[in-house]
Amino acid sequence: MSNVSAAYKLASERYAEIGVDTAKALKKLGNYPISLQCWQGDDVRGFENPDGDLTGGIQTTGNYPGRARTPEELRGDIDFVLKGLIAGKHRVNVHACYSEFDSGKKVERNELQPEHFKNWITWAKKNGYGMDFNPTFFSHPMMKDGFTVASRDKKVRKFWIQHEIQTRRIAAAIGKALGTACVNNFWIPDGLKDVPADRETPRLILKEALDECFAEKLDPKYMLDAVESKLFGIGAESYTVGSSEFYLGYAVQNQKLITFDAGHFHPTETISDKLSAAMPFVPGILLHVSRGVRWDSDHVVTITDDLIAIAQEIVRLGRSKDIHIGLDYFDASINRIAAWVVGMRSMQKALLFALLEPRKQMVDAEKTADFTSRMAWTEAAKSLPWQAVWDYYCEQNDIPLDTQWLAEVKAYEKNVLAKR
Ligand code: RNT
Ligand code: ZN
Repeated sequence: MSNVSAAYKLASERYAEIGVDTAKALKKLGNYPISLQCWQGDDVRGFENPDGDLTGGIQTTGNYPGRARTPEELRGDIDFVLKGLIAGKHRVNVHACYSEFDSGKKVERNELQPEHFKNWITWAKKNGYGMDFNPTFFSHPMMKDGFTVASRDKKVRKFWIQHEIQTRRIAAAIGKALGTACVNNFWIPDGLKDVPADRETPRLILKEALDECFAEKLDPKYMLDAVESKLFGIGAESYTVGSSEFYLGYAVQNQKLITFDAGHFHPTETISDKLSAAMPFVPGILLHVSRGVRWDSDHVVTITDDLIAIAQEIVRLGRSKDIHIGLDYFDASINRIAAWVVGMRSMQKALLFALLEPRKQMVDAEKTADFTSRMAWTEAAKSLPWQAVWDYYCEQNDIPLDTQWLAEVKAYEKNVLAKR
């Protein structure tokens, strides 16, 4: 018996003593697909204009060598991660700026069609990945004075509304082809650097524009609309049209998914508390799991108290069909593949931690107002041997342990990335 199996055996006995079934928890972990953000692999550049600037209030910093320069390289990097270093079946999250054109002739964003993503779809189908999608409202000259869909300029607005309409159709085509609903996430950077004189008009414009964007009825079996708020971005420090209240209101009224990005709220505000609060009013939630650090909302996801709390709420709500987990961060200062691996594995570890907690004891204590016991059990959970269960999950799925994957990434860096 390997050390890992031996440790697992002891750990599972230990958990059984307090009524937690580790085998069940491991089985359940497989029910949580995570949507891997393709944009970590090339610093959110896409293939329309890969040398262009990243604009729209988001930024990658760093110039670690080896970023993917072509769709083939990017898909190859994702395969390397999803096939060899991560256990379970997952999804890939693609932005509209990752379109590909056969003839090499560029098609504008307001004219994009499913065929411009056929390579992504064929590849995802072949590898058994689900796919999610996003209109791209940044890094484009039609963004005028910091505005897209919420622009007062009708021409600008029309262009972006049509872009959203096309992406919804693309998402539906993706969902149909892959047999799993594709979440199409609407995020616009529209906002102002300094204090607005009129906060209301752009919001009324956006509300009406969204109604136009979503007018076409598409089958939720194939595609789901989600709307994402933000507190501020670089260059939009004072005002963001699509704020939290704005989109929560819109999502409830129009029965859209609400997107909670962990980096898009006030620094001491956490998204974990928002899941159970929003769920009774919306058909579903899309999570952009991220890690905010000061002004940046997009650091690599690591195991923090926040992440554990998010995972606990996902598991406790038990609505795995309606809660969609996606990662959203981009770091160009470290090996980009390692950034994916750390984020994916941290998310899975947090979910496993949540699946293994002595839930009954915690809830029973709370029900009887025995807050002393609730605290004792909550703390006990943190030092129960969940890491042994995690190692066993890796071994069972034939993927490297935490102490081993880095060597594989370094070898890939030497053999593949360094040649780019
Ligand atoms: C930006 C939003 C948005 C993007 C991606 C690339 O602050 O979080 O979700 O990060 O769509
Ligand atoms: Zn996001």
